[in-house]
Amino acid sequence: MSQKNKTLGEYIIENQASFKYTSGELSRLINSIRLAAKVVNHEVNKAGLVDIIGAAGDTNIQGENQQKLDVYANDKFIQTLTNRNIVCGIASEEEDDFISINSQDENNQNKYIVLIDPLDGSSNIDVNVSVGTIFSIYRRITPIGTPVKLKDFLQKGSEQVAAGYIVYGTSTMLVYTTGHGVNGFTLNPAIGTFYLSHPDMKFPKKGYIYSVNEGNYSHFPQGVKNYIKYCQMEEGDRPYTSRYIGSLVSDFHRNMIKGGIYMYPKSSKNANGKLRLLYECNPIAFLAEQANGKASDGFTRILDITPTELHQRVPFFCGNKNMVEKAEVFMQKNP
Ligand code: AHM
Ligand code: MG
Repeated sequence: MSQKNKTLGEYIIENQASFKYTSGELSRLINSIRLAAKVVNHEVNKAGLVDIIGAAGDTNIQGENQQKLDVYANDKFIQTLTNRNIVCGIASEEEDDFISINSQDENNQNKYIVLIDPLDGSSNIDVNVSVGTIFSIYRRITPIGTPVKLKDFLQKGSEQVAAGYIVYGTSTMLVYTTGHGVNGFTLNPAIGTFYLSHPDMKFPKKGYIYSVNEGNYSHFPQGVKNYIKYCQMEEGDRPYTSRYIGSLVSDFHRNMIKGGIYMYPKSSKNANGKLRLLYECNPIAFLAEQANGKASDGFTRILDITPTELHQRVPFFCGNKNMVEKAEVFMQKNP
């Protein structure tokens, strides 16, 4: 069968043997994410048609306004993973604390935990701009059949077993890695099936795009200011092109395909930037490395950072290896 006609379901079954621990549990877990993605996709696509957009009135732990679709996506992913009894714990950007799923039951032999940003970039929904879901999967480190603990969730990104995202864009794609490269699947909405459309995704050798919220320029460290000026300088293959959607999944997706760097640096307003290590940076960093790219906080590899809290934020530089390394040189000179 040609690679391109392969469905996500077929791909998961065929590649099960290449997983580090092949009990079929991880395959079932990715299948559950695929199902929840389709449900959320259906709702996101309806956003312009029905009166569902707008703040739900709740605020999440970071004090940000939640919108209805954030709540919906959060519920759907948690429900699907819980109902299918496929994981022992979930942490979500939209929940204050992690959720334990029958993990104290000695009959629950599930060993995986999932961390999820159910709907990233949700402020873009009411203007019909792409949003995404980001997920990250680890094996628990505490014994099976005992309650999951915070330390199961505070593992370094390098311990991830799988990670990926769904981008709800002009077409909906599910892109993921289990540590054997990155593969992208496009949803055929007519029949509700994801097809392998982007096998073995890699950053192009060189990137020419930089993505950063330049509105924060005056608050950035001098190193970032200098790097932005470097990107804009007329010299060699520069100036680079500036592209910023303000939706991490979409900005990363474009940069991985076309070549570029995404930055959310620290600033005088936000000492650690904005993005969350566990729900956003680690999974995207895992994908970036698997696609020959690089992700760093300006000094340290993202996947080597030891998390200290669930909702921790870190500065984020991610994209073509040479571009991230150049940004690091600037950061190190003028932190
Ligand atoms: P969210 O998790 O509250 O949606 O915030 C994360 C989003 C990213 O998708 C995006 O890259 C960034 O926030 C944009 O932030 P800003 O508007 O400050 O540029
Ligand atoms: Mg987010």
